[in-house]
Amino acid sequence: YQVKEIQTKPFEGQKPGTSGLRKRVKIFQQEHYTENFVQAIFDAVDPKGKTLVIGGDGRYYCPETVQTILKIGSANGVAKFIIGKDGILSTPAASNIIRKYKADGGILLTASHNPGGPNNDFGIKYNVSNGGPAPESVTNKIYEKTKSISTYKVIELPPIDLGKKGFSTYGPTNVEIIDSVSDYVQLLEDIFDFPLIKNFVQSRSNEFKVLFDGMHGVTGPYGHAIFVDALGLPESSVQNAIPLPDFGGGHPDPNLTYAHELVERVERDNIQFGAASDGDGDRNMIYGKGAFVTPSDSVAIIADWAAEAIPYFKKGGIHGLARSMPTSAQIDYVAKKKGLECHVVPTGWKFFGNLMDAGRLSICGEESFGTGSDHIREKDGVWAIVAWLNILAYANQQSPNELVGIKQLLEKHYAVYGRSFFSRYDYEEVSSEGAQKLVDALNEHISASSLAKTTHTSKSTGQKFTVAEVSNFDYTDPIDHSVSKNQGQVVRFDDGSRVVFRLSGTGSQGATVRMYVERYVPASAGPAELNKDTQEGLKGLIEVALEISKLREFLEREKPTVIT
Ligand code: VG1
Ligand code: CO
Repeated sequence: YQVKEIQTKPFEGQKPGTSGLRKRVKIFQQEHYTENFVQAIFDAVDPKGKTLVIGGDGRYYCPETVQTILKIGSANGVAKFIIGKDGILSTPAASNIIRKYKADGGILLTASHNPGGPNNDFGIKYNVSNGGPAPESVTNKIYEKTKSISTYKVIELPPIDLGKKGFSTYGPTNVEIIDSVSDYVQLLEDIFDFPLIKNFVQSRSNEFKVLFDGMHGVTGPYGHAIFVDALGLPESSVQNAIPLPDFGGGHPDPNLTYAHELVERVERDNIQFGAASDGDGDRNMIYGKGAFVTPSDSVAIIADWAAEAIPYFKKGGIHGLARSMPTSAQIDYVAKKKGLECHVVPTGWKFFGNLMDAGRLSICGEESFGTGSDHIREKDGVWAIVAWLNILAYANQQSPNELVGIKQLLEKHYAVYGRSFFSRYDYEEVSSEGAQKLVDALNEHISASSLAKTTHTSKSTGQKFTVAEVSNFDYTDPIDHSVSKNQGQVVRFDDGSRVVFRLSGTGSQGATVRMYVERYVPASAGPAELNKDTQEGLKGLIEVALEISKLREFLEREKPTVIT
């Protein structure tokens, strides 16, 4: 086979962010742009003789990129590619395939929840042999390679038919096209109590309806296989289940803003259990009639019930919990009561992998609708949804005389642990200078201690908040001792409340500022306080946070783009 060397020049800005390289499709379509990045991956991790998985969320430009990876990968000595049929694998399914077939790594083609199509986003992410996103040591190396690249290698052969399952070859490389869904369904069937869930949803079908929304992302076929085929729910219990390259023009992000179709149908049709997943299938939202579960509460509740209700944890036990720093401390209270260690890591799933590999972490989550466990090394939207169904089925088996729905489970949880009210404000695509000014001003407060001990009163609620400390979050990985600095600025108040400011690392344009707000109310406050609406519970604190950070002035925005 003739290996050709193609001359190229470095492109600026090929630095992987929180979760891979994400840019507009038009950027990736520039001559040599995608090729450069793929070659940089192979320059950073020598693929000679290795087996790699390829899968994407089916968005626009996925099929072309699979062929690009074949050309460059075969020229760089990859021994075998395992590829999802039509180039499709959800992010959690890809993580599972890497682990199950002992591959050396994988390349995931997704920009997650960002809109797709010729005028929207595309992304490329490298995962390592444990099935998780490459750690910073690897992504930094890839970035370094993109800055000095001068040639890339290709073997030019006719494209592989991605629609045909089975074995073939591309030049010197073996290729296996596999079913995108079946291994994943089997994985979940091994983890959860499917007979219990099936019996519950079928015997209570009049009072407990289920609706899954695939948001035209990759999870449609996975959801159909699980909810309709395995659990026997009616076809009407899945919607937007056909993956589309542009996600039907929508924004495949499961939150109250973008999953409004789900929210409306849940309310209109009295659906007790609704859930949605994002473009690449690693996020989830749980939403039942009149009951929204914040992701921070969701992971705490799963952690609370798992050892009792979910076979995988009943058998294997729970070896520690974790959350990302901006996520609320709800899961910490569960860990404390159960005597488990609870880790706090920077934003991004890659930071959980080492702890899982070391056997010190079983269940973890992020406030950004990410929930998962050590069954794979990515967050897992459908896993979280089935976990909730498993827990609800179990809770109802325990109390057969009432219907325990999402709302009852939440209220029960708050009554035991108290409640961390939590909300995130996103200011999307603001000017980079404004965002930098906000960060600089907070850093000045940190170095001069100028906010500590100052007291601020909310004009609308009269609540007083005294600043205890302002700090930068730095993290040292307890396993490999790698250090990640400046992972967000934290303002802590005397009463335990907290506000965090962070710049997003997944945007494809301009800067996005996130403000995370949290206030704890102990169980002793009683149901009236505990079961308040989130925005009401946080009103005073949000006012104070906006005022002391001068966020509105720096960003020149009165209101956030999205509130979750
Ligand atoms: C966001 C979330 C973060 C998540 C990341 C990837 O990152 O805040 O919690 O891990 O997206 O999720 P950032 O840097 O924009 O805040 V996904 O579903 O896009 O893989
Ligand atoms: Co995602």
